[in-house]
Amino acid sequence: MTDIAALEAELTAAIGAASTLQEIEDVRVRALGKSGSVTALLKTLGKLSPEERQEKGPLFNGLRERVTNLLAERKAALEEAALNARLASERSDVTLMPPASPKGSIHPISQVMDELTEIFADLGFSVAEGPEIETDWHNFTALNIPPEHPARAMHDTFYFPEDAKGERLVLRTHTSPVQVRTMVDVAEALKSGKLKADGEGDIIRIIAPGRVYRSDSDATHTPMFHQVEGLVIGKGIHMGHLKWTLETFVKAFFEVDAITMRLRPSYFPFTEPSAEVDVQCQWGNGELKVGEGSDWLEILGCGMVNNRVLEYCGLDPNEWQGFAFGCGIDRLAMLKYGMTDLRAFFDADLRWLRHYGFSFLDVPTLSGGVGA
Ligand code: 2NM
Repeated sequence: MTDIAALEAELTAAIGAASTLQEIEDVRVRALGKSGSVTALLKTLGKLSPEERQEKGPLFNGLRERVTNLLAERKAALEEAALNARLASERSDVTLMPPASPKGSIHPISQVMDELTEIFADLGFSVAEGPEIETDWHNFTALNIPPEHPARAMHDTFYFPEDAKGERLVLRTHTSPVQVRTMVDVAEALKSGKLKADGEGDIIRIIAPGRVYRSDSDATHTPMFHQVEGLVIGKGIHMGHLKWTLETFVKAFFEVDAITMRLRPSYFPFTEPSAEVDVQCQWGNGELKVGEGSDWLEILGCGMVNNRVLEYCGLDPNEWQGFAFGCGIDRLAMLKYGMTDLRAFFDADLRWLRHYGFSFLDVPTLSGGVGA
């Protein structure tokens, strides 16, 4: 009996005196470990007579329970004291600058595409898309460039191998096949009665921005580049509509109120008449100023959609007329933002992207859109 009381007194004192977690652990091992003093007492129970066990069992187990509780209490107290000491001595400095998180930027081509989309959206154009792998018919034939036509030489085309029927797919050389697909769809909808065209409004008013491919590579040509083309089809559409649309676009894009534009006669198989569009400009120490000066800058090709193209797509040229235009997005980006080498667009050079890239908050950069 005295044994147990003495042991409990000794262990209680040791637990009370422990001032570190390690000391608590030492006491625990000494008392409750494999060869601990309390463990040793409990082991003796097996050898006792049933009467003795009835008497000693609760005493020994009670001792183990109290020692276990004391250890846990002391341990919790020491841990709390340690935490309080840390909280008292350590401070977080909320005025410290956090490490800068790396930020991506909008590629200039994406930026310019967003700007173009915004400008033409203000004029009622929607964005049309189509496949980059095209049929020969959509990319050439329907655009009045039939097989063996010399105009095919205007495009250095990437051809796929011929299929069993002798037909070959192409990487689209312009986004015009998107307009072809749109005209075919609209012609079918008119025929089936799904689309009614009784009013004066246009039946098509789209832009088609996207990647195009030509087998050409030097300082001013990359085998993949970007184009935006536009198409308006309606009743009584004429070159006046075309000229106003392009003038409005150029003013908004270059953010100038007054520009002088020049339509120079040209040739495209898919338009008749066709024209190239120049804007008045001035180059001064590497910087381009649009709307003043004595130079001309060629920025667009355009024309009235060739009757043969309308017919290929199923539209009656006696009923429907339209204009179309096209230009290179990469070139527009270089002109507007002062880049000199086209190839830098595709180098994925992070320093270049940080310098020329745009914050997503800048999209779009246009001050007020069209007609603001
Ligand atoms: C250009 C220049 C002139 C054009 C024509 C068509 C279509 F499909 F309506 F016939 N789409 N794009 C066109 C006309 C493109 O790019 C320099």
